[in-house]
Amino acid sequence: MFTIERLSAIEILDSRGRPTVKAACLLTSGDVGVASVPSGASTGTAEALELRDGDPNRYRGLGCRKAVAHVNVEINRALAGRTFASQEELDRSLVTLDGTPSKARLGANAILAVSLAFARAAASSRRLPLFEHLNSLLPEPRPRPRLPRPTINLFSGGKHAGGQVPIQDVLVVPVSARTMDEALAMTYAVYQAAADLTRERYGMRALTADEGGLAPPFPSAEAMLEDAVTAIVAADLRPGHDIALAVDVASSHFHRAGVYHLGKARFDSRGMIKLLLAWEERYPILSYEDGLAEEDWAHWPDLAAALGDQTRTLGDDFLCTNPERIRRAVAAKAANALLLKVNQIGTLTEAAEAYRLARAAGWSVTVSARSGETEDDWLADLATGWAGDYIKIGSITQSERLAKYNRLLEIEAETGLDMSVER
Ligand code: 2PG
Ligand code: MG
Repeated sequence: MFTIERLSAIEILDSRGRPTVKAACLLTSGDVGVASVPSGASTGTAEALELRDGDPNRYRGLGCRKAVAHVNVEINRALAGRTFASQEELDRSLVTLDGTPSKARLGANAILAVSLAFARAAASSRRLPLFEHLNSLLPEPRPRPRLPRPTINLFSGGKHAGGQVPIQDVLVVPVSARTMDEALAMTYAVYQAAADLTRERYGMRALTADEGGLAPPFPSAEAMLEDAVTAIVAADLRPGHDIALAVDVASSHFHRAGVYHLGKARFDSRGMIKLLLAWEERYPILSYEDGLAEEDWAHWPDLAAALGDQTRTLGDDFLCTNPERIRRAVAAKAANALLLKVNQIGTLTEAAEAYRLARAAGWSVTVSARSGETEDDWLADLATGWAGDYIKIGSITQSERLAKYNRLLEIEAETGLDMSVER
């Protein structure tokens, strides 16, 4: 039983310098939980609504004072003094209090900050590491906590890099690594080789995009993939054997009126599937995220069938961590992997339901950060406690990313947990 004494929040800045919400939950036991929420840029249209102030004279309308006030006043008034037996009870109260399907009234940023802060306070009162407490929020049968295999942003394009190339991320996946420690050391070698390549091939410093990925002016998406393979080889690692690639195509963001605009080329959905298959033949790609646009429901099943069981057909904007969309995708055999972003849905309990549905369908799960992040590291505990197959944090630069990698290293050092072997 957890009795809330006080809920409060402040506005802080995220890794892009944009406001976001940091909440604190004080329990009558004296335990405190504090948590900050991230924010996306290449967002899915079905995401829960982040409440922004809309005042053009302050942070170009992106202020979060309204969301912060909702925590300090309305949510605190409604929940302080109440006792909750579980996270689920707390989250249900938040959803009911908001009363809208997309959390538009109080704001998903306000609601998630409270949901996470409560989880931290509860973990503290149970004297459990956060990952173990988060594990206990999952319905039976629960997975054993396990370190997720990192998928690490090497090259960026799309909305995170000013659109110099349409596809959003090429990530490296250290498939032969047995530990987190080994995975990150291998990734460092590839990242440095890619930074050298950027200097030599594009004549520029290793300038980075929103998530720390390198972002030279690739002449094409193929060049981006080719350069990634070159960097792996230059780091003395074997493409596909030691390091595979994951691609966030993020195709909703270059899809207009039924047409995919990939640079100067134009594709319909079938053409897009053919292109992804051709890349898969040429490059060691194990996962395609948002290979088709979020509303291209008619063709996602064809994409999943064409890629088969060996490749992850991963839904981000497509699924939005939304149980309804996941149910529909499972029924249509439209994907075989979930990208899980808690702030797309707004509470831990609803994210746990998304997770349960994906697992029940035999899907793989990647727990993901957002492009706008904070120095908070709860994501590492979530991915471990929920035994995510993969975690997607961004690159191995920038402290908002490293807070999570470093927490994974800490969990590994303290517990010796195994890393996921899904590949
Ligand atoms: C994505 C994420 C993280 P954003 O598309 O997968 O890379 O981006 O947070 O901007 O939605
Ligand atoms: Mg994505």
